[in-house]
This record gives sequence, C-alpha cells and structure tokens, in this order.
Amino acid sequence: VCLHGDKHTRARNVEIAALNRKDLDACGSGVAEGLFDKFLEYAVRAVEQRADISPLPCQGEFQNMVAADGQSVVKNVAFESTKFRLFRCATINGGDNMQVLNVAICARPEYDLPIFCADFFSTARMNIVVLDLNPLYNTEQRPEYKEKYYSRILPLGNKYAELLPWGDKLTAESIQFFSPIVLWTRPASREEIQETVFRAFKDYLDAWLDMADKANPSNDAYEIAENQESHHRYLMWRATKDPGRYLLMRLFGEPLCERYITEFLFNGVNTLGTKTFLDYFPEYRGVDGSIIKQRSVVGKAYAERPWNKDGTFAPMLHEV
Ligand code: BLA
Repeated sequence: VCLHGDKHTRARNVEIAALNRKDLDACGSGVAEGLFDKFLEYAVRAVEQRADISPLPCQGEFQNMVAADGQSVVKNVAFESTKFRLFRCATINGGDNMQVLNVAICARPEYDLPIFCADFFSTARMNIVVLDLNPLYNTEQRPEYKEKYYSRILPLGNKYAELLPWGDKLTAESIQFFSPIVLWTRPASREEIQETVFRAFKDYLDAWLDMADKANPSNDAYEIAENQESHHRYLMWRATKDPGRYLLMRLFGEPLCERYITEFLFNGVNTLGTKTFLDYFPEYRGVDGSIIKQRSVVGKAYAERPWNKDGTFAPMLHEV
C-alpha cells in the first residue's frame, strides 16, 4: 500500500526523508484521511530532523500490507540511527470502524532512555489511548532513574492527566510497564483525540526526543547488558500479550501477523536476548508448562490513577 521499497531508499538521508513523505502522501489517495495520519506525519518529520537517520531494513515486507477486510490501509515506517535502535510507527485506517496508531521508540542498549509508547485505538463505539515514556526500571525501586527522566516532565504529565482522565481499570500486569506520567484514557470523541490527545502526543514525543538528544551512551558493559535485558523483557511482554494481537490476527492471518509482531512492531524480541516469556513472567506458566493464554493472570485493577502528583506510586489500599 505504501512506502514502496525501491532503490531510492538507499539514497542520502534527506532524499529518503522526502521520499517517505511523498509515499506517505500517496498512500492517502483514494481513501479518506485517517484519524492518525497527522500523528504519524508529525513523528516522521520530527525524526527526519535528527542526524544520521536511515530507514530500518526490516520494513521491507511490511510496506505493502493489505488487511484481509480489503479496506483498512496500513502504514508502517521505521528508522534507526546511532542512538535509536527502533523508531517505528504504524497506523491502520479502517474508516469509521477502526483507527489505530501504534508508535514505539527504543534507544540502543547503551542508553537507559525510556521507551516512547503510543497505543491508540478507536472504533465507532470506543476510544482507547495509552501514551507514555515507559521506564526501563521501576521508578519506585530506582529513585535516581525517576529523578533522571521524570522529575522534569512531571508537570507536563500532571497537566494532561487532568485534561485526559484515567480510563478506569486495566490489566493489572500492565502497570509495571508504565511511568508516573502515563496517560491512560478513553476519550469521548474523535475530536478530543484530534485536539487534546494530539497535543499530548506532540509534547510527549518532543520531551522524549529532547531526552534522547541530551543522552550520552554508557560504556559500562554491565549497564548496557541490563538496559538490553530490560528492552527484551518489555518487547517479550508486548509481543506476547499485546491487546491488539487478536485484531492483527484477524486482519493479516497468523503467519504474517506473527512476523509483523516479532520483526516489525516489537523488533528485537528475537534478537536482544535468549530468555523466554516464561523466564520473565513465570506466573503465566500453565499446568502443562505452556504459556497461559489469557492476557492477565491477576485480572483488572487500578480504578483510579495509582500515581500521586509528585510521581509516587500510591494505589488505593485494596489494589496494593
Ligand atoms: C486496549 N491497550 C489496551 C488497553 C491497554 C493497552 C492498557 C486496555 C485494555 C487492558 O486493560 O489491557 C495498552 N497495555 C498497553 C500497553 C502496554 C500494555 C501499551 O501492557 C505495555 C506497555 N493495540 C495495539 C495494536 C492494536 C491495539 C497494534 O497495540 C490493534 C491493531 C488494539 N488495544 C487494542 C484493542 C484494545 C486495546 C483492540 C481493546 C481490547 C481490550 O480491551 O481487551
């Protein structure tokens, strides 16, 4: 459907960027504009401005994905640089029925930068928004990590947490991947997504890019290995328990869906480490030794935002 991989993709970075934009525009011809087109465009423009950016080779087979419904238009873009291992954006434009934005940005393991995460899903009946800079380390257990990356942007998080109220209970396991500035909300309308959520998306992405611009690589082998394992655990969680899995399976069929998840969306899950899902999440081991199919073994929890305004994790007593 879009971003045809041709010989120009090996041209200079600036030309690549222009080409991507042109192809992205061409994608839109013939179909109504997607709810998240401008989100993806903003992310692509922001990353293009960085030095030494190039398209990620793994995009290849995913550039022309057509959904089984014959209607939904998929756009996938991914970049890498000396700092970014994986800067990838995906949108699905299925008109009024379904709109999806999924963005993940992982730095290289030399950096302990959080993972940029935008997971937006909209149907005619519901809207789901998760936006965060997912921490590599638990911010309660490592106050220095919280201080390094979250103290400065806490006011931004608090501002949006007021504009975009907490979206009620969610899969309890998910909370360990979220930071004190996570936005988890169920907007009432697509207008709210286009306005408040778009502003939050731009501000969070700018904040992450600003952190990345300032970040210096570690040369401590232990730290680098620890960062890499944290990325791997995160990707393992998402590749295995992503709420979008069922839908992606329906849209693309099992073989393509699996490749899309492991090689594009959560690229790194098969290459950053050798531990298995059950090594990281043994509570999901079923009686026969296989992974329990349910997304959650704990169930839903956190009816209210479990972080205070100062970024302290303080869930309601019965949810501890
Ligand atoms: C719903 N997505 C959700 C929910 C969360 C997230 C918290 C609410 C339902 C729940 O409680 O689980 C997001 N969960 C996350 C994130 C992490 C996590 C970001 O653990 C970890 C960091 N989602 C996608 C893609 C699609 C998608 C690609 O990433 C679709 C193609 C859809 N998200 C999607 C759907 C739902 C959802 C369909 C509703 C399904 C449900 O409520 O179970």
